[in-house]
Amino acid sequence: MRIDVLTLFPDMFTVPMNESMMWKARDRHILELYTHNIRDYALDKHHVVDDTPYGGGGGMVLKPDVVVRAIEDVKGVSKARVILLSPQGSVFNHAKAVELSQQDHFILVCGHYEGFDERIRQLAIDEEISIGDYVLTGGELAAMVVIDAVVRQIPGVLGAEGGADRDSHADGLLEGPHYTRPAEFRGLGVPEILTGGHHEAMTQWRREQAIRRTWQQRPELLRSAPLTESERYFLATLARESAEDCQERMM
Ligand code: 4GX
Repeated sequence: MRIDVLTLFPDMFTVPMNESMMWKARDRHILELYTHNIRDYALDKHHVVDDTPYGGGGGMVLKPDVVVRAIEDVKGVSKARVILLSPQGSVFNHAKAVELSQQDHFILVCGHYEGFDERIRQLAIDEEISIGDYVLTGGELAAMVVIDAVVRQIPGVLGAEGGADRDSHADGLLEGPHYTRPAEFRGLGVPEILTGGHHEAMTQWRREQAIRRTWQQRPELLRSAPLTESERYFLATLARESAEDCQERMM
């Protein structure tokens, strides 16, 4: 996979994109990642990339001539999708990460300042993604979030044991609890089922814990999670317990 990033701050990418999984993906030639400085496409003496907004109101706006030139140069004759990171985009999630992991090339555009001349969107952007409903200083951290989530979905990036198919969200559920040694820590033990060696019972327990945690933290996810009939039954038990808890607290 090839990813090109257009940014005013390419240095922001150097450490995060060269550690851990990202390093592994690049080292194994699974990922080719290139950053391009938008400022290099400003043709005037002072390399100006932004200007004041028409109509006033303060703040600065990225210039369309500079940004469109940068995008067109990086895109060349390729068919790569051009994706803008911004709070106006559709909210990024696991499904989007899987979808992008199947592309062989895409381009991420990181804005800074208050925004972007609208004509950049009209002329050069295919798609707009937000990583959540809050405001960042620039699109760089959002781009790195997207790259990380996408690249770990590519087969061969994670080892077989920690495959992305075992992640939270891969099966529509949150992950249940994990434990390692010591068997007792500050008075807290490990659930017996995990030390008993009964493999099938343990697998069922783990599924149930995932369902329980999803019910507690993100119940709306359960609407589309693929559950077996007996898992639906387990969920109904949880719902009944919650209703009873609720009633008790009202007494
Ligand atoms: N998820 N921001 C982008 C500047 C900007 C504004 C408009 C282009 C168009 C964000 C987010 C985010 C702040 C990045 C504003 N660039 N990006 N930036 N949430 O908040 O992705």
